[in-house]
Order: sequence, then C-alpha cells, then structure tokens
Amino acid sequence: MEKIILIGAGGHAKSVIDSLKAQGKYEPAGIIDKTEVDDTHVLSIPIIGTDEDLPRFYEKGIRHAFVTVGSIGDTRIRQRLYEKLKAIGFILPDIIDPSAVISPTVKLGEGVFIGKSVTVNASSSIGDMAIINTAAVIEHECTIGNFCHIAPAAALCGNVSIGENTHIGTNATIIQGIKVGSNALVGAGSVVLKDIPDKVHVAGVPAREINSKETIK
Ligand code: JB3
Repeated sequence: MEKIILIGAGGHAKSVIDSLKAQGKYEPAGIIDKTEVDDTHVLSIPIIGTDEDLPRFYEKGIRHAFVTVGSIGDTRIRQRLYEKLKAIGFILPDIIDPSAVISPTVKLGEGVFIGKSVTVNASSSIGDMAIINTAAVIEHECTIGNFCHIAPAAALCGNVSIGENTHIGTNATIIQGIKVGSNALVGAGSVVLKDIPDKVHVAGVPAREINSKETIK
C-alpha cells in the first residue's frame, strides 16, 4: 500500500484518518504539525515532524500527502499548504469515506475529502481541496469551487454553484439553481433562497446579508 503523510494534527485529522483507514488505499506514514506538539499520536498515527521536514519525507520516497488542517471560513492555511506540497512534488489523492454515495458521473479535483454518509449526485463537480463534510448532500449538477468547505449536513439542491474558498455552514439549505460567489460564507442553519455575491456573508431563514462578525459558522 502507498504511504501518505498527513498535514495537521487537530480535529479534522481525526475525521480524515477514520475515512482513510476505511478507504484502505493508503497507509498513513505519520502526521506533521506546524510546530512541535505535546501529543505524540492522533488516533494511533504518530506525529513525526513539522512542515520543514516535508522535503526530507519526499526524498525518502513518500509521494502522497493530504492536508488534514480544516477550515471554517478562512481557507488561507489550506491554500498555502497545498501550494507547498505541490511545489515539493507530492501527489494529493482524494480521501473518500466508503459510506459516501457518489455518482460515477461526478468530477473530483485533487486533495478532496468526502466524509461519512455524504451524497453527491449525478453530473456534479467538486473542486481541488474541497471538504465535503459528514452527511452533506450535494444534489445533481452542482459545482463546488476549489477550497470550499461544505459543513456537516448542509444540503445543496440541484444546479447550485459555489465559488472558490466559500464556506457553507452546518445544516444550511441552498435551494435549486442558486449561485453562491467566491470567498462567501453561509451561516449555520441558513436557508438560502437568493444568489449570494462574492465575499458576502449571510445567515438566517431566509438568509440575509450580515456583518461578518455576526456569522454563526
Ligand atoms: O466542522 C467540522 C466538522 N470540522 C472542523 C474542520 C473542518 O476544521 C473542525 O471543527 C475545526 O474547526 C477545523 O478542524 P482543524 O483544522 O483540525 O482544527 P484544529 O482542531 O484547531 O486543529 C488544527 C491543527 O492544524 C492544529 O494541530 C494546528 O497546529 C495545525 N496547523 C495549523 N496550521 C498546522 C498548520 N499544521 C501544519 N502542519 N501546518 C500549518 O501551517
């Protein structure tokens, strides 16, 4: 089995490790965090270094890596880590929990995480480094941009498009045909009935624009 190195030793790493083990395609070689951390393991996977050690692991023959730092509305760390891994030469596979139901017609970018009990229906596409978290529903013909996080139990009805770096909060509902811009944020539990421009934050039922500090992510 190919070895894979995981980047980030927090809560999101636990979700990914569970799915990685269940997927059974890659053997975790270890986790690196940004600095030395007190913990020695996450779910029995050892913490083996910091970001500075990445080129050394690549030279030793580990070719696959996955960013296990998550995001709630700010994707800059994930983007920076993605660029760093690509520059070294790592391959970023998709980690897909076997409990997810994904149409064979779905297009997936690289470094995508699809968690437990997710559904992605026909003719949808998921951009690079997106996180489709537990039990989210991405209906037919949806487009999810690079670096988006679709949080647990969010539901995107048919033909919804989401721009890059956008966060869709947990349990949000987006009705069919809606366009959400890039760098936007939809608060937890919102019901989105109208298009949302780039960089706008919304919350509530029905969702309305709010000051970014008010947002419940
Ligand atoms: O919403 C859900 C279900 N999950 C959230 C997930 C998507 O995002 C979760 O609740 C969190 O809000 C967040 O999870 P994450 O990113 O694992 O957060 P946290 O538990 O705070 O752990 C972040 C870890 O990443 C910490 O161990 C940090 O030290 C590490 N980290 C931060 N920056 C980094 C870097 N690690 C490396 N290697 N490099 C970095 O630049």
